[in-house]
Formats: sequence, structure tokens, C-alpha cells
Amino acid sequence: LEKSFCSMAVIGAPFSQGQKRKGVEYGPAAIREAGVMKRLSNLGCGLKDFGDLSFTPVPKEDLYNNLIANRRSVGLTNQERSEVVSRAVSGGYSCVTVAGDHSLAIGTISGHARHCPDLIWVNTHADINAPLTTSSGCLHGQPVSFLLRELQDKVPQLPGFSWIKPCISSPSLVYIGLKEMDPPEHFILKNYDIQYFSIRDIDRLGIQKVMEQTFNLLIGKRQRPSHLSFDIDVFDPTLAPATGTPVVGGLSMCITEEIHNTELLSALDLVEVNPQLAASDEEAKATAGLAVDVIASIFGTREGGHNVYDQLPTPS
Ligand code: HAR
Repeated sequence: LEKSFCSMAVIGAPFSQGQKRKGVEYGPAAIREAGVMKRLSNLGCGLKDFGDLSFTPVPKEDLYNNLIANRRSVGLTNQERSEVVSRAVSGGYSCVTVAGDHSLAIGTISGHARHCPDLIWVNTHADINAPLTTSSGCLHGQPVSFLLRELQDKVPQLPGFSWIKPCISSPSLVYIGLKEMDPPEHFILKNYDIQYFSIRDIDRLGIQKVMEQTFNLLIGKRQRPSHLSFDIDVFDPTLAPATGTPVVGGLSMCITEEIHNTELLSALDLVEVNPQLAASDEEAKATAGLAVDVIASIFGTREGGHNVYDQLPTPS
């Protein structure tokens, strides 16, 4: 099947075991209720709904290193998820995964990796702690460490993770919107020459320049597909309050249009919408609504239709 930008698969991943707060498993339902399917079909895209994935339960797990919880469950879930994403991308679909916590990116990126994507990580957090550097023990703060080739001599083999083939190398990774880094993450980014634009860089340079530099770095003359992993916490908490690890400061929506314009995106993760952390129903709806805006404007445009319009109505 010929890949077409506007043939889209939507996959729900109601998974929460990569972190400790309850409720992020309801993210996919909230995003669906906020109308994601309708917005995508209004763009005229061919749509296939893969529904919400179910997870094979793993009985009580001990902690790795006295700290890291649920590693078998995160490993197994991601293995299953990578198969689904791989099938969808091979079938010619652009693949939207709505989740769930950010540990799911291990699976979505692995599934997409056979197609050699560049990776753009839009997030408050770098999520590149290795199992031996994490201080929270949460696997949603570590996904990139399992995927980055250059880091593998620092990453111990965790049970449930042996299927992972590190598939991203540092020149094909760019971070956008970082607001908070742990000291080991800062070390990794500097030491492995990973390009990043913090929220402060974006304020200084402007999002257009940042995206221009991002695409020069990543795409250059190669026209490779890209994978966008987008955490809703990159927006200011006044706009996206219902998320597990909010940090003040925020990205502009214009990023989505810059990405849209490349027409190279073949997979998107939209993660960390946690309706249960909202102070009110309005807050929950606003956060899920923003997630839908991001998805729709990445695959469409916010400028409206450009159908030919002959004349304006004249008052009689
Ligand atoms: N750096 C912290 C940690 O390792 C916080 C990570 C938070 N990550 C996310 N996922 N919200 O994107 O735990």
C-alpha cells in the first residue's frame, strides 16, 4: 500500500504504569470524547480506529534496584504496542497513538523504527534517565534511554525489555520545549551531542527559527519520515492543567503547523493527559480539547479550508 499522509490510524493506549499518579489511563477516553475522530475525519483523511489496546496483566512485580516499578508490565505492553504501530505504518497509515503515560513511546517508536524515523521529542522533560540515573524510579522518565543507540553501554538489561532494539541515534533526535532536566539528563544531552531547544531558547529565537533549525538538522536533504512524541505538559499549566508533572511556562501552538508543513510526519504520540488531576470538569475538558487541537493541526491546518470562494454576500 502506498503511504499517504492522510490515511490515518488512531490507537488508544490507556496505560499508566510508567508513573505513579492515578488517572492517566483515562487520557485516551478523554481525547476521544473531545472529538478526535470527528476532527480528523473533517480533514478528509481516511481513518482507521484501532480502538483501545488492552494489556496483558503482570502479577505483582518486585522493584528493580529498590526503585523501578512495573518493568515487566511496561516491557510487555510496549512490545505488544510496537507490533500494532509497525503493522499500521507498514499498511500505509500515519499513526496517532493517544495515551497514557510517556513510557509507551518505547513501543510506538520501536514499532515505527523499521521505517527509520527521525525523532522529535516535544516535552517539558527529556525522559532520558537511564535505569541507573533515575531518582523517581518512574519509567515514563526513561523511555529515550532504551532507544538511543549511543547510550546502551549505560543501560542495564531489564526483564521484559530484551526485545527492544535501540533504534535512534543522537543526530536523528531533537528535543523541543524542555523546561526541566535532571542533572544526569543534562549530562547525557551535552555528552552525547543531542540537540535541544529549551522553552527559553524558543522564547529567544522564536518557534519558526527553532523549527527551521530542527528540520535542517534532521531532514537536511534526506526526506525521512519523522516520529513526533508530544507531551501535553509542554504547554503552560493554565492551558493544560490536567497532567501529572506540570511545570510553568509554555509552548506556542504554532509548532504544530510548522510540523504539518514538512509533510514528513508518519507517527505521533499524544501523551500524559490525566483527566483525574483536573480541579474541575472544565479543566479536564480544556486539556483534552487542547490535545485534539494539537493532533488536528498537525495533520491539517488551523487556517481553515482553502476552497474556492467566488464572492462575499452583499447586503440588499
Ligand atoms: N525527570 C523526572 C523523572 O525521571 C520526571 C519525568 C516526567 N516525565 C513525563 N513524561 N512526564 O513525559 O522521573
